[in-house]
Amino acid sequence: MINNGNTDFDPIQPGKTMIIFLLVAFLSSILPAASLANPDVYGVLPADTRILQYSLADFDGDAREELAVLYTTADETRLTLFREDSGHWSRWWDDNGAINSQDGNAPRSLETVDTNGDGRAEMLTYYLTEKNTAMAARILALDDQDPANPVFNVILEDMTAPPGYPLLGTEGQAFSVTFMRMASEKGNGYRRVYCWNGEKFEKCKEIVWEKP
Ligand SMILES: [Ca+2]
Ligand SMILES: [Ca+2]
Repeated sequence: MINNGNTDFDPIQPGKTMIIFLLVAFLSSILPAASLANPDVYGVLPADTRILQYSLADFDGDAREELAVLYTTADETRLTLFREDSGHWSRWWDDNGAINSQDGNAPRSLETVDTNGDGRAEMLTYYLTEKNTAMAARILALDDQDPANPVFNVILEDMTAPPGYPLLGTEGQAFSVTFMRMASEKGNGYRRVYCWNGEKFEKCKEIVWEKP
């Protein structure tokens, strides 16, 4: 409202303040995603792309973040990695339709974390499996020895039941990933720990939980 010099200037009422606050909070919550969804990304993905998830992380250890995009197109779920090139996102790697689990399930979600402490992020893709009673997690590490043709190699895969995320942490001095399966009438359960030995994740502890 314009203050025309009179003393009847209308201060913003508390109700209006709350509405403005909620509006700003709402815009703040959606703007980061909107700024990622720029023409560089949509311009190279299929026209019917529906974005499931974005994640920013430094996969090659050059201190600049790359952008991983998990999306659906037609009946497929796909994963594409972009890297920054002269102020634009440029497609760097694509799963080429090979991101599904061995039993053909599409990934439900994506996480990007440095699981082994080497300063380079890995991709973690998650899959519901065993008729949705378990969740498989796959850890993929970038091999960019040929920077023009990067590949992601599976460095660990296991599952947690009921569906849950693996625990990322340390076991002694080693970076570790822990999977758990609850015991049931069908069989024993476990707490299974994989440790990074400098080259690969290998099973370093398994505690069996006897079935009831
Ligand atoms: Ca990088
Ligand atoms: Ca790493």
